[in-house]
Amino acid sequence: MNISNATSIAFHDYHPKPADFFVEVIDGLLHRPRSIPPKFFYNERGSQLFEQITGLPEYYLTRTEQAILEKNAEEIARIVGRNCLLIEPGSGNCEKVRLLLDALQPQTYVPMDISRDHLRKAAINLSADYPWLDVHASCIDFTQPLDLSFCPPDSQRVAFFPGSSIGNFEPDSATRFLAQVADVVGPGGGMLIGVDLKKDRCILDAAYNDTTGVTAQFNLNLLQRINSELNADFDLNHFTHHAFYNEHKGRIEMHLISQLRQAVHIEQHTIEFAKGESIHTENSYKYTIEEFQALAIRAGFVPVYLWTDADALFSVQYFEIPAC
Ligand code: AVI
Repeated sequence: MNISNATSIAFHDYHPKPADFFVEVIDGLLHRPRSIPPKFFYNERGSQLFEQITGLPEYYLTRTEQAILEKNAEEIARIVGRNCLLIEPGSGNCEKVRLLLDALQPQTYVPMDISRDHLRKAAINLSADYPWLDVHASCIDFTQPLDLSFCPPDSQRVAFFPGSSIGNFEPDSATRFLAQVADVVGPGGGMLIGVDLKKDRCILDAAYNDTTGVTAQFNLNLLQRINSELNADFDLNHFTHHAFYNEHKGRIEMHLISQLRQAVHIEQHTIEFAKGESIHTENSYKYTIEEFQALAIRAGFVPVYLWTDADALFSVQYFEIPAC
């Protein structure tokens, strides 16, 4: 454990194993249907592009969730309870939690992220703005079992998982992940989670096909990243962004479509693409409130309360594990 100078921050490094970019990319591209895991979107350029996406007029998710949290912070605090130990898996820049801290007054905040430097910076900035808050930054892969042995055993544990990041999990993995969260928060613990809702497909299609083409750049940046980090020769002019709502599966699918018959080289591998062939890069599941509650119940949670916006675009849902 590495404790920084400021008394209110501790840094716990679990040395998460970095993903093997080469192995996972080759594996995904050699299997049909071809795919690349969406976790690889987020290099420096990809994170900047995602930040831009969150401000796009068509991408209603971020601003709607933010408005729900802002408007209901006091009620959320009343229902969740003050003085909790607040855990945020995949905390990124720790921005969203700021909307809750004044109302919720948690005793301890545990941001968790795989990106060590990013986590350290975000935790230091947060701690500077909230000197009363005890911050335990944990560098960990949040899809691995979470270890909170450094935390006081008797405080109520609440997980915060905003942004509809749960939508990027396949439903079975989402259930497994929430079951892990349930284990970590334990009996009497809670989970406050942002979940994007099913809606008119025009709104969904537009959110992932913005007119300025930022989402297309975000998608194509994957190929640019493979070129620069894995010495590949994707021609970005020969692939196009394709995103659509798959009604049957209840998800937005993002693909990169080969515009012609072509061969791409990655180290010693040659990958032949037919004209029109796709690389599947992301799924973003949308749920009805009932569907998501059923998923959380399968993971061991009980629905307690939820908040939505006036147009029912997005939801913030609170669940608990019954106390023994
Ligand atoms: C991070 N995640 C919740 C975003 C989403 O909406 O599924 C990622 C994204 N992909 C394209 N635009 C945004």
